[in-house]
Amino acid sequence: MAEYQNIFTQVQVRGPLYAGIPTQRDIYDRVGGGFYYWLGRIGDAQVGPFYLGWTGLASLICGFIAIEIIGLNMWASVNWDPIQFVRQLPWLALEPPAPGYGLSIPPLNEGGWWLMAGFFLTAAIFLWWLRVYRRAVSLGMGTHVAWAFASAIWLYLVLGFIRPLLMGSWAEAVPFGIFPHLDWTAAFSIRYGNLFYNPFHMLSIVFLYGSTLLFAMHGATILAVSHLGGEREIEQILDRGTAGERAALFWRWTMGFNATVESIHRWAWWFAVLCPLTGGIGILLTGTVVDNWYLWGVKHGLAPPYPAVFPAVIDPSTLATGAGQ
Ligand code: 07D
Ligand code: 07D
Repeated sequence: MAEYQNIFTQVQVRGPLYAGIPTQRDIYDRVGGGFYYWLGRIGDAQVGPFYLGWTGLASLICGFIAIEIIGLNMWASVNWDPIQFVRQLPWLALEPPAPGYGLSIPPLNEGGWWLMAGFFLTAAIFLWWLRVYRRAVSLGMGTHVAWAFASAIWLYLVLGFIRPLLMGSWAEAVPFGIFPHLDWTAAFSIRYGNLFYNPFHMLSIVFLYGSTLLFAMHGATILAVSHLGGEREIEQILDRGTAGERAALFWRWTMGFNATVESIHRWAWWFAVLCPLTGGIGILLTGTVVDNWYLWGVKHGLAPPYPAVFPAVIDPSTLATGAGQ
C-alpha cells in the first residue's frame, strides 16, 4: 500500500496537451497551443492556450492603470528613490482622502489618486468578473465560478465603497498597501470595539476555517482512493466502483455521515461563498448600525461587562467633547 501514498507521487500520468473544445470566435481566439513548464511541474497545471477577449484586455488595462497609480504614488512618497521604494515597499501606502473631504472629490495629492486607483481597480475586477461569466457561458458551463467570485467582490465593495458611502466619507475605506491595509484592519477592529464580538465576523471565520477543513478532507479522501480510480469523477458516477463507496463508507464509519462525489462540491462552494458573504454583512453593520461590538456583546449577554470596580464604559466616539470634534 505504501507505494500508493500519493501526496507527492502521482497515480495518474499527465495527458497530452489539450487546446480545448472549439468555441465561437470572439474578437480574439485563444492564443498558443499550451505548454507545461515550471508552473506545470506543480499540480499538473497546463499553461495555455490563452484567451484574450475584450473584457480580458480591458480588465488588464484597467488593472495596469490602477497598479501604476498606486506604484507611482508609493514611489513619489520616497522621493523617487528606487532603492528606498524596493526596501520600504511593504510599508508604503496610497491613503484615501482625509475625513474632512467627506464624499467629495479631493485634490489628487490628498486622496484623489486613491479615488482614481480605486475606480480603475474596481473596473478591472468587474471586467474580469464579466470575462469569467462569458467564458463559462461560451463553454456551455454553469456560472458558479462567477457567482462565487461575486461573493468576494461583495466584501471588497462593502470595504471600499458601500460602507464608506453609508458613512458619508471616503476616509472610512481601506488604503492601498501591504502592511497599511493590515494596520487599517486592526484599527477598524479597535475603533468599533473589537470585531470578535461581531457575530458576522464569527460566521465568516466559521466558513473560512470550515473551507480549509473541507478542502483538506476532500483532497485527502480522493487521494486516498485514487489508486482505485477515485479521482475519475465520471467513472464514479457512471460505473459504480469501489473507490467512491469506500470513501463514503470511511466517513460514515469515522463521523457518521458522508457527502457524495457531487455534493462535496456543493459543500465546498457554499462554505467558500458564505465566508465573504457573511463577512460583508458584518462590515456593513459596523459603524452604521452597531458602533461598538463589545458593548453590543455586553448588552446581548455575549460578553461579560467590565468589573464594577471600574467606571462605566462609555464609547469615546459618542462624546461631543473629544479631541478633534
Ligand atoms: C492565495 C490567491 C492569489 C492572490 C494574492 C494576492 C495583490 C495586492 C498590491 C502592493 C489568498 C495578490 C495581492 C495584487 C498587491 C499592492 C498595492 C489568495 C490567494 C497572492 N487584501 N489581508 C494579504 C488583499 C483585505 C488581511 C496578502 C486584496 C481587507 C490580513 C495580500 C484585498 C482585510 C492579511 C492581500 C484585501 C484584509 C492579509 C495575501 C482586496 C480583511 C494577511 C492575500 C482587494 C479581509 C496577508 C501582508 C492572500 C498578508 C494578507 C491582498 C483586503 C486583511 C497582499 C487584494 C481589507 C489580516 N492581503 N485584507 O493570499 O500577508 O489571499 O499581508 O480587498 O496576513 Mg488583505
Ligand atoms: C478580501 C475579498 C475581496 C477580494 C477580491 C479579490 C485582486 C488581486 C491579483 C490574480 C478575504 C480581488 C483581487 C485585486 C488580483 C492576482 C495576482 C476576501 C476578500 C475581490 N479575523 N477581520 C475577516 C479572522 C481579527 C477584521 C474575514 C481570524 C481581529 C476586519 C475572516 C482572526 C481584527 C475584517 C477573518 C481574526 C480583525 C476582518 C475575511 C483571528 C484585527 C474584514 C474573510 C483568529 C485586529 C473581514 C467581517 C475573507 C470581514 C475580516 C478571520 C481576527 C479585523 C473570516 C481567523 C479581531 C476589519 N476576518 N480580525 O474572505 O469580512 O477575506 O469581517 O484572530 O473586513 Mg478578522
